[in-house]
Amino acid sequence: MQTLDAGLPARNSRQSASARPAKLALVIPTLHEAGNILPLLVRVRAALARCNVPHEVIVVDDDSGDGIEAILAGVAAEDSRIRLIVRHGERGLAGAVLRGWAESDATHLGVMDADLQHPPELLPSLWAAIQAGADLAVGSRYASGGSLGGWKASRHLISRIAIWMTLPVQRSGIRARDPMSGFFMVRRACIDGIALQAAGFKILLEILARADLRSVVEVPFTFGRRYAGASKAGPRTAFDYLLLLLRLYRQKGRTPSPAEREQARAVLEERQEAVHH
Ligand SMILES: Nc1nc2c(ncn2[C@@H]2O[C@H](COP(=O)(O)OP(=O)(O)OP(=O)(O)O)[C@@H](O)[C@H]2O)c(=O)[nH]1
Ligand SMILES: [Mg+2]
Repeated sequence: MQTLDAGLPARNSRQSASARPAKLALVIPTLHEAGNILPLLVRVRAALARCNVPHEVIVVDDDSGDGIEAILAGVAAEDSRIRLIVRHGERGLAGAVLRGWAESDATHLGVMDADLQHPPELLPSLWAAIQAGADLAVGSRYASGGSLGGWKASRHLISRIAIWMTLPVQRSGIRARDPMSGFFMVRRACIDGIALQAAGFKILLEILARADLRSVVEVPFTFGRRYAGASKAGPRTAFDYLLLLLRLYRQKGRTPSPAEREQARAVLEERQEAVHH
């Protein structure tokens, strides 16, 4: 388990987070994505400039050793709002995302893939949905107007079945049609004090099942083709997904007790101290 929020001051409630000026932290997890990161960041910068919100972009790389450090050093020299964190001896998409979020004090947290399958040009629409009052804005391939791009029928079918399996753990009124999307923004206050699982690929599903959400908006987009490099999704991803589902089925209807929330906060605080020493 890893915590979402690093326990920074004034972040412990919906009220305190909304009282602070809005800031967006966009995390981009990377594993062997050196061939994608520069074209991606060019488009991300242009898109975030249209959001009219203070922001930072945090690339979290799991020690790919593919030259991404040199690329990011060049980008960061030009724009100090973009930075790289390299994790050593750790792997996992969800854990990388949580680490990036934990290193920021932003009021709003976002994530997108590095391979350009998520069009950065959607970022202003996601931010607009948040500004309009959504707690969670999801870039959605299944919302009306969205599409999977050129997926084969067999992959499409597997995806549909995987989504159907989420229905028991999603909550009525805040259901998403694309609960496996890796492209979304969420208000930090909604996930504050909830320990999310660092293992696995599908962090959005756990947020949909467990976070303190009042409204979810899906913004349609067409899933692009991977620009360069190879997919990291495989049998292990499917296995982790099934484990997550099992855990969410077991926890269904159970909200964390005050003691569990307190424990989650203590872990967060420890983590924050570790980050700053
Ligand atoms: N830091 C980190 N990033 C990861 C890890 N696994 C995947 N990623 C990143 O997570 C994002 C999604 O991974 P992809 O391999 O594109 O998975 P996918 O989009 O579900 O699958 P494809 O459609 O086949 O590309 C990419 O930016 C990856 O580089 C990991 O273990 N650590
Ligand atoms: Mg991909």
